[in-house]
Amino acid sequence: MTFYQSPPKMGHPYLTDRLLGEYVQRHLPREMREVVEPEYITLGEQVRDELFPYALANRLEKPELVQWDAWGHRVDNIRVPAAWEKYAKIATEQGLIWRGYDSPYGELARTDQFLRAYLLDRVTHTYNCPLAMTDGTTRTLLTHGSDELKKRALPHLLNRTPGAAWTAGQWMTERTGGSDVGISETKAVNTGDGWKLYGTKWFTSATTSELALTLARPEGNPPGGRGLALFYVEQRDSKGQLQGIRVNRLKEKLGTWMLPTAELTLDGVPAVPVAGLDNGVRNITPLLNVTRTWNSVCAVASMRHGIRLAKDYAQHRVAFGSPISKQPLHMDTLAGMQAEFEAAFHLTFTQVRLLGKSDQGTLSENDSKALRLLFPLVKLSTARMAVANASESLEAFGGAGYVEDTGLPQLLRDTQVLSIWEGTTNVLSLDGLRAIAKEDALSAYLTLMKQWVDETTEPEAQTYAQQALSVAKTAAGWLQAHATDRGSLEAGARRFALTMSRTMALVLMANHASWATTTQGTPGASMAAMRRFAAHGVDLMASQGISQEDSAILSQDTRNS
Ligand code: MFK
Repeated sequence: MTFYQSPPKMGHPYLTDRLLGEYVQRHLPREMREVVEPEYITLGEQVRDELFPYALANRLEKPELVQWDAWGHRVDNIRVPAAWEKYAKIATEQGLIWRGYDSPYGELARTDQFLRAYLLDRVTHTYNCPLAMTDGTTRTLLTHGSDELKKRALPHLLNRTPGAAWTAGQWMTERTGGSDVGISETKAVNTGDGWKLYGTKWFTSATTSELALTLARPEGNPPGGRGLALFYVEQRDSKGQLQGIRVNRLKEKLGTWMLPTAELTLDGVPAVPVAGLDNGVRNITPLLNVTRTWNSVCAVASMRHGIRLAKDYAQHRVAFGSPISKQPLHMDTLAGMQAEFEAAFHLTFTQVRLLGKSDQGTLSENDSKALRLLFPLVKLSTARMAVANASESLEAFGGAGYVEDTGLPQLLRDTQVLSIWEGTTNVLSLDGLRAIAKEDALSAYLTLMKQWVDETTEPEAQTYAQQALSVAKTAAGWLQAHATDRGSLEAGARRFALTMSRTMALVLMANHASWATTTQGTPGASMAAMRRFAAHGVDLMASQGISQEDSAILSQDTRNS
């Protein structure tokens, strides 16, 4: 008989995710669960039965830039695949934006919103990118916008009618790069009849959005981020024509193919200042903190998706006489992936709960400071975990994982962006140092961690939590000891950031395992994941100091011929 491998099955993304089920049971009150759980189950059926095969069939589709019409007019229209329009409708139906703001669930509105985004992420071709930026724009306008701007934009951004809601873009990156935004070159000119912007935006994602927030330097302002101002731009005029914007080309990217990412020339686009005429970088940070949260949610969704498919495949894939799901080394690999996923999930959805409180104004002063540090740490650590997990997930399929029409390579190429956009690992590690220096975020972070350690009552879990806290305190001691040694601080910033996030993750896993022992959760699985994650290592500080030899390592390549 001829042998064929069976493709991996999606499974129900809500009903076959133990940790997700426990999280909902633990953190959502019963009355809320009774409403939202049936909705998650229906959404999960749609994901499994309709969207998973649909996304596989559409995985090669890309947007197209049409620069000229038949009569020679420059039009710069971006045509998106039908699937992209479908995802926009589903996003509004599910309330992936409005549920974050207009919800009966108060502090848990964000949790409800992001659980739905988590379920949909891997079957909607990065549609979460425009959603992230729309969400960040909404939060920024609420924080800084005038009544007039809010009245103009928010009803569109929070629209509940499928097909009618607007999306927003964030145009920060210029040819000067996406990290050092302060050197941006776009100019803002006050024409007497409103502001107009002139410059190039080099990496604008979801360029089909109706509006965007962007940075430009009003004439006469000083250099640096403080000399930039935050502007609100609507891309098209009342006749639907682009106003003062040229789309130069769409980017050819490693992944996120369906997402239109463009290079733009701004040639007199009308713009409205959002919050005065300076401090643009500071004023856009509410947006960054929201999009970084989306990034973390997408990272855990990617991890779960890869593990789900790999686990299913392992049950059918027979090699050397048995399904590989029964073979010790493969089980070891999958269990290690699951432990890392659980750590990433706890970090992300804990941050989401804190964000929900912050939005409602009920977050304590301590926890607000801790959240400022969690934003970069959770984003950078979950993104790196997701990239490693995506690579391992493909390997779990052998050669099939490298073959395009299995759909698996898309997971790797789409996930790779998560550690790049919205702040690279290194930029966010340095942002963590800034939050600590400026906002006393480290002691707040440790206080929050200690609170969760104290709530962890099961003896073994408590031991793990205490050990994690002790490692975090030692790392904090290193930081304080090097407070005036900028070179060492910066060189060690990534190891420090990863140590702080991994120790936090271990505390949260221990706390959850402890909860699971006293409820209907599955303590065996949670405890095992905690032990496994701890065994992978949470302390990267041992290698601090090695950077003294960096220049020696890096400088000895050239030989005389
Ligand atoms: C699926 C979801 C993903 C969504 C995808 C979207 C795709 C979009 C494609 C892209 O465009 S990716 C590029 C995105 N770019 C970034 O994320 C920027 C990365 N760089 C940084 O984050 C830098 O740290 C930063 C630009 C902020 C540094 O710029 P500056 O000019 O050196 O700013 P500075 O002086 O450090 O900070 C200015 C002020 O903001 C300071 O406050 P003060 O004015 O009071 O001194 C900072 O404390 C404050 N600040 C900075 N970051 C903050 C913050 N406040 C709160 N939260 C933060 N995160």
